[in-house]
Amino acid sequence: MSATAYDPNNVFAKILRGEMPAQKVYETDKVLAFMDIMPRADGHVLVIPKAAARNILDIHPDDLADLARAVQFVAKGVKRAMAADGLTIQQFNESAGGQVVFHIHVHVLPRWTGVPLRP
Ligand code: DGP
Repeated sequence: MSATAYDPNNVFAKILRGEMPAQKVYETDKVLAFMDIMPRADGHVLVIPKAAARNILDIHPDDLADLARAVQFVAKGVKRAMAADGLTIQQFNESAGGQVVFHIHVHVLPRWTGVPLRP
C-alpha cells in the first residue's frame, strides 16, 4: 500500500460500517454527519462522505460536490441549533496539513463573538 492509499480500517470507515459508535446528526445515502469526540466548540460536527476517500487529493469530484452540499446543510442547522453568531469550517489534508483521521472529513464549528476555539 502506498503512503497515501485509503485505509479501510480508519475510525470513520468503522463508524460508517457500524463497527464503532457515533452520535449521528444527519445521514443520507451519500454522507454522514456526527459529533466530534474531541469538540473544539460545543456543537462541533464532522461531515464525511460515505465514499472511500482519504482527503481532498483523492476524492472524486462528484463525491466532493455531495460533501459540499451536506456541509452547507449541516452548517445552517448547527448555526441555528447552537444559536451561533458564525461558523468556522475546517478540512485538513495529510499529516503535514494537520490530518489525523484519514477518511476525508469537514469540521463544522459554531462560533460566538469573542469565544475562542478550544485547543
Ligand atoms: P483531523 O483529522 O485533524 O481533522 O482530526 C480528526 C478529528 O476527528 C478530531 O477532531 C477528533 C475526531 N475523532 C477522532 N476519532 C474519533 C472517533 O472515534 N469518533 C468521533 N466522533 N470523532 C473522532
